Amino acid sequence: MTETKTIKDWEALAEKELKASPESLTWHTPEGIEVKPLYKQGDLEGIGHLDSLPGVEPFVRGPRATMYAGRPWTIRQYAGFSTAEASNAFYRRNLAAGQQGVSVAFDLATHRGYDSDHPRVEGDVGKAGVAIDSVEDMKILFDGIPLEKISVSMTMNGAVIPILASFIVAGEEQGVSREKLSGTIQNDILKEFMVRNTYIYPPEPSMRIVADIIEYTAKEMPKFNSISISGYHMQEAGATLVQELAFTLADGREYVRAALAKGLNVDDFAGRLSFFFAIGMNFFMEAAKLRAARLLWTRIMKEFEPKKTSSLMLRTHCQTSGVSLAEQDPYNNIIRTAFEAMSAVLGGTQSLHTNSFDEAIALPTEFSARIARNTQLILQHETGVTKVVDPLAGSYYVESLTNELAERAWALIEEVEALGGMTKAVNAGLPKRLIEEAATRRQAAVDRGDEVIVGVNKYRLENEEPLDILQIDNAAVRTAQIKRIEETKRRRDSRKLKESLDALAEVARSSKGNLLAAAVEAARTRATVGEISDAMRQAFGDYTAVPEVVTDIYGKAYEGDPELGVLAGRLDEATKRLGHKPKIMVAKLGQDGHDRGAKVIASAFGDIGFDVVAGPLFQTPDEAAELALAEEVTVIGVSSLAAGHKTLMPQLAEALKRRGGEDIIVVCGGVIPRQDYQYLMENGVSAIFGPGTHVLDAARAVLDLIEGKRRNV
Ligand code: MLC
Ligand code: 5AD
Repeated sequence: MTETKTIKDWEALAEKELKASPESLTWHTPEGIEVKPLYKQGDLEGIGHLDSLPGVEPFVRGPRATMYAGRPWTIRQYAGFSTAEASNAFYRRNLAAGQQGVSVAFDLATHRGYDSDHPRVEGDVGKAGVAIDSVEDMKILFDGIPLEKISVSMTMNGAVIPILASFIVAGEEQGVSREKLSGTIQNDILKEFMVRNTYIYPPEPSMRIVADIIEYTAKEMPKFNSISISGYHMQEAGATLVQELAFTLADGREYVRAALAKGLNVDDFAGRLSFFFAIGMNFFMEAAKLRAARLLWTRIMKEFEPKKTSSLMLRTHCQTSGVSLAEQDPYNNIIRTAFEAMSAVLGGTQSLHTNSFDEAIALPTEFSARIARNTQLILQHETGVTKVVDPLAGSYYVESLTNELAERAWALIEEVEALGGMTKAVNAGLPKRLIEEAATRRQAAVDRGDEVIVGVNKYRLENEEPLDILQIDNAAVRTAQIKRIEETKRRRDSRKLKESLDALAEVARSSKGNLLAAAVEAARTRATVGEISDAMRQAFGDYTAVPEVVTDIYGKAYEGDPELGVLAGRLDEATKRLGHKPKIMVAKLGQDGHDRGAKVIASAFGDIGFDVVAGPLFQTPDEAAELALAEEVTVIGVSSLAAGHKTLMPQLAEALKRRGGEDIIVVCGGVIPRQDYQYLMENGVSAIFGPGTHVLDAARAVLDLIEGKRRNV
């Protein structure tokens, strides 16, 4: 007869093996969750959702009854680069090779409502995505892609009105009327103010835009998802999973309220709200996060008393985590992405993008995109994971995590509610601050080696082979785009154009009518993305964020550490020699709004003892030079994540020289391919810090430059 062992017996066994208490094995996650080494039946006590079924509220086990057994998730790879022609050819090849849905990445000029000929966007055209200036480009983008069959996701938030309008007109001219168009528009502005930064207008009119799109699609486009409420970018910016979960769902609640305030019936739009989450490396926790998200969304939606079941159901896209990938030993990224994809699938995603292994260096090539896509094809066809619905259900660990994540996220959602909802919380800066603190804490954990990243802070290669990467000639793309803008402008009827733009401006000013409906008319007359954006700018104005930097997070993690002491000593010396503290301006140039790196550096350098100026987003090189001289900085550190560096860094050096500021040391960090290092060094840059740089190493290098020990690092 086997003897039943109790937990006490296990503890005794564990203690014997460990020669320490098993409690010492408890893992404290960044979410504040204590992950125990062992979960058991008793941990399931009191969890309410355990006997629920898929396709039935609260949908913990999935929005569909049969899930992937009935239909697998959509393989939807996000892509876009250079011109509409090049991106169209890329989509077509990928669809032929097994991709199932299209997902458009626009360049940052388009995101921010500027045409390619605008002087502020010289470094950005065609770089981080495809340049779209009007319906003419949109038609080329979808040429030969049957829009009545293939669903199209468009990641657009700032310039969402002109882009969706141009898409609708392109569909029409392809012979597909708007009620037949299927797909998703991101249209999630709140997270732009928090983390992604491709906003144009202030929060209030921006929320009106979101609601107008929900209204228009509810009435005119029954197959189109009106919004993709996104936590992805929060995690990319450093948020914990609890923060990602809570702020995303709180955003969703805010959008529902905005739509209801327009007089819509909840059941007329709620079924077309969709979500978007990041899937990072914490394998079981990420799967649990999706399960918890569905649970909480049902709870939130119940408040609005919908009649339709579909109004309670959270459907989501997922993307594997970009920030979890490394420049060093990049083939490791294939492995990371595969695990993350598996986690998304075990969590029950409806649609998935898997990142390419060259993520930390450049946009995907044909080759790296193939491997990324095949990761999903192999999951769907070879692993058997699609055969069973929600295979993690009943796992002591995963169910406990699902429950704990839900409880913690709910507490944070309540905190947001207490502030009056998400728009108010965003205005008060709460989510942004919490996320930036988490990001800085994480950087310190990686720098200290508490968190291991293979090939970066452990098992680093002696020699790294440079990868073959996709290079984009933005000057050539810009020239081609400008030519097409000119042709388009030549051919249009200027009277009709003016009438439609005036009508749109009036809808914006008067708060009467629907912005998207008016913009569709303007797009038909071939008004450009920039012109439609400007018509609304007249009424709404531009939004400018004031950069704020969190303090005492990085320094605290290093408290009492001798490394920090040595650096502080060197800073004192430099201060004596210069007659003031070394002052660094952390700058962002062009339309690149990815500011996690810049914020972490500004925060950590401040804690180390530098005087820090956080430059505003979206500066031109001239504006940055001007500010640097006015602030009398010693160093400018430019953070570049959107590939504008080859255009913008030499322009910055020139702008400094013209103003007599050539003594200011210029360094640069971010997503910069090795292939570009020499070019930058020859054009005024003294040091380049790639992804994975230890912040204290960067600080040492900057001090070397200030002390004149080295000219280049
Ligand atoms: C699904 N269906 C089923 C089924 N499963 N029918 C029967 N049995 C089953 N088991 C049906 C659905 O009801 C639906 O039809 C159709 O099949 C498609 O399924 P879906 O689950 O709705 O998938 P999909 O169309 O792919 O939509 C997924 C989505 C959507 C709802 C999450 O919003 C989406 O595609 N989002 C993608 C967002 C995206 O790619 N974003 C990129 C961001 S990149 P019907 O008729 O009910 O619709 C980014 C980075 C950056 O942001 O910063 O730049
Ligand atoms: N093509 C493909 N993937 C892209 N990403 C961003 N822009 C593109 C693009 N043009 C992916 C990267 C990034 C995330 C936000 O989306 O993985 O980290």
